[in-house]
Amino acid sequence: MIQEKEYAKRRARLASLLQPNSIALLCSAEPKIRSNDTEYPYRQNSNFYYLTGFTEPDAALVIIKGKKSFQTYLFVQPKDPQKELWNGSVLGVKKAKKRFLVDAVHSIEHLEAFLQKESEARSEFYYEFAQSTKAVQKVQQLSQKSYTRHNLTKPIERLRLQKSPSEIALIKKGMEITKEAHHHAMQLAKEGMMEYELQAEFEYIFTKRGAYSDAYTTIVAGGNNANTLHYIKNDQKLEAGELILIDAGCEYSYYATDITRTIPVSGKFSDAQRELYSLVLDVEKTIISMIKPGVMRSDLQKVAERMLCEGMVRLGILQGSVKKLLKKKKHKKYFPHGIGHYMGIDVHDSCPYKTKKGKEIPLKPGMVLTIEPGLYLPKDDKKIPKKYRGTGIRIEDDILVTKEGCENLSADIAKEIEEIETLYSS
Ligand SMILES: [Mn+2]
Repeated sequence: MIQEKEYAKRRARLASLLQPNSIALLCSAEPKIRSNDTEYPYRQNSNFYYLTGFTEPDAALVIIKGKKSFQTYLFVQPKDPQKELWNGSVLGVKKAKKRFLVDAVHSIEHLEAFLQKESEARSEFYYEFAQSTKAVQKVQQLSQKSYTRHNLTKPIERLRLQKSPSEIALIKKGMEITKEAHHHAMQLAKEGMMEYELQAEFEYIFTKRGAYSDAYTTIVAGGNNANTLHYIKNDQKLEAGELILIDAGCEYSYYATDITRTIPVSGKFSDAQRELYSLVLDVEKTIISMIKPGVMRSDLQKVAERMLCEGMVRLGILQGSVKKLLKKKKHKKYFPHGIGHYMGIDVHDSCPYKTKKGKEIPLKPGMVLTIEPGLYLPKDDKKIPKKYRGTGIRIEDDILVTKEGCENLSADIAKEIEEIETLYSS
């Protein structure tokens, strides 16, 4: 649970980043049509959620900043029994006044007039350039005249970079659920099962435990399917002797988890699978051990690429000198992606990797990032020794950077070969 005080503190921090004499407008997400008149389940705009914790549509946050002081205003849907009969009850202005630590709460119907009036004495306008709500369009019309426009997304994303203890606590709660689902999957007999059946087991546990399965679409990729990086069809049969790559994490109270495990269909790794798996696991553990404040993500990338390249030469997947192979980026064919990404309210948390001046931002306490090396060896690649072809492996954990070093938030999810094989037989 995140306290109202913490949201108020975030708004104050944002206000401190704004130019004097400015208005900032942040709108809730608009509902999205799936088809004809049916909508996708509603999900709040991540930045709006970060600053308010409010999950209703048709809402807006406005910050007015003078020379130094600032006021915050929240606009919400008014109570309307007729509308609420169809769409469920809304908080309404009166209750919102009690709940939110803002200077005033108004009905959303008054937003445009409010912006019109408040803009008269201001010179700087902040809003999310990616939003196109009616209120934003209104601001765009105004700002064509004599306002300087700023993208509000940027300063909020900078705030979201380092997570607070209460945010970490939510990620940890989600991780408990994600762990249960991965361990459950390891205990199931899977030969002959369809990939979507295994996917359903994950979604069942996520939903049963009060989380959502749509932080991202679960990947259940048997055998060669694991070599398609964003494989989400999940419609093939799991065959004995194959590995299954499962990339699945729930979203709990708006916070994502993002975990990949690669497990054998029949409960035992073959010798060839063991060789590949041990290589990826060794890289993953080495990279995690390097994480502490001040380290650059690009250095983690370099070490992972070098270690995977060395391993591939050792196993006969690549031939030649490691130095030359790295220089020619030959290893990229089998490890084409990044070592990891930020995670938070979004699974790929859209926080900056570089400063405004384009310099890489080093790791800092409170950042959460995934570490996910992989090896992808397609079945039709004749250059790969036959025993390795058609195998895709990724191991992914979620890491919190701490003052002293790091904490692996998913350390309890089995990844050692013996642990996985033991879970199968339990
Ligand atoms: Mn990931």
